[in-house]
Amino acid sequence: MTIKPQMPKCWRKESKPHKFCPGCGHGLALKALGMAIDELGIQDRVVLGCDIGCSLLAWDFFDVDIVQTHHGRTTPVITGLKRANPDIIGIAYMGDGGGYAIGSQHLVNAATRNEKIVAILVNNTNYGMTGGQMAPTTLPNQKTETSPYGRNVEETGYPTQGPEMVAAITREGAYAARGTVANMRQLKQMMKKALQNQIENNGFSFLEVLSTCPTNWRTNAQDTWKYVEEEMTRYFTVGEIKTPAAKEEQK
Ligand SMILES: Cc1ncc(C[n+]2csc(CCOP(=O)(O)OP(=O)(O)O)c2C)c(N)n1
Ligand code: SF4
Repeated sequence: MTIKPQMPKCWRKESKPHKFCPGCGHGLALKALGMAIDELGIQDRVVLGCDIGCSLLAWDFFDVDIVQTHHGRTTPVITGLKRANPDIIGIAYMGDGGGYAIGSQHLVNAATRNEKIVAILVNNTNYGMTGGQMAPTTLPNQKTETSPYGRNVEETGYPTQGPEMVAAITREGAYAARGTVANMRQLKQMMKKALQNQIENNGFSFLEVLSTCPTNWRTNAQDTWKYVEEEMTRYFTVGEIKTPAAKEEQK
């Protein structure tokens, strides 16, 4: 008996197999997103924004409306589309370089304003597309193209704690969580909760996804999973950090 891997219904079949490197976590993050969109029945309402970086390979992934933005500008583009048409479900999909470096001001401001969009940020601890430079999420002592002796935290600081920051600066009604491609069931649930939060018009939803980049990490399959499950989780706690259940009357 042949077991056929199941694709989410909202995926565009013609664009598969996808173009990410073998072992890349982007495909898993987008699978969890696809399953969440299917289960919520919102395919016709979704507008997906893709950043520059390997995340741009999501541009032909789904049978939904998609917009490709400049590097770091996906959050304000989706914010604008959502404000112009509140009926859409706006999703901004980006890497850690796009979200925490060049686009960090947009993340901070969208979170502060509690924009009714979902931002999904894939954390693979480096700038994947451009060849593996140091990112805000690079781990202490991690070697990258631009930190060949390992990240020196005295000079460059510690890895950005994105969902924790978003939780601290958002009002009630926001959702902030960190999932991992190593736990797809939990990741899909987090995607659903983030999207549901927008459906209910509660507030900003932010989901960081711990992900893999074996090409730039130069790791085999076993070491890739070890890195995401053991090394990354030493600095990045997986779980929900803020949920809309905490929503109260605006003060
Ligand atoms: C304004 C601008 N600056 C720099 C670049 C070059 N650039 C393209 S992709 C990228 C980094 C992408 O890294 P990340 O956002 O972490 O995404 P990943 O590729 O790891 O998914 C950079 C710096 C660009 N395209 N535009
Ligand atoms: S370079 Fe890294 S992030 Fe980009 S597709 Fe390859 S494995 Fe994925």
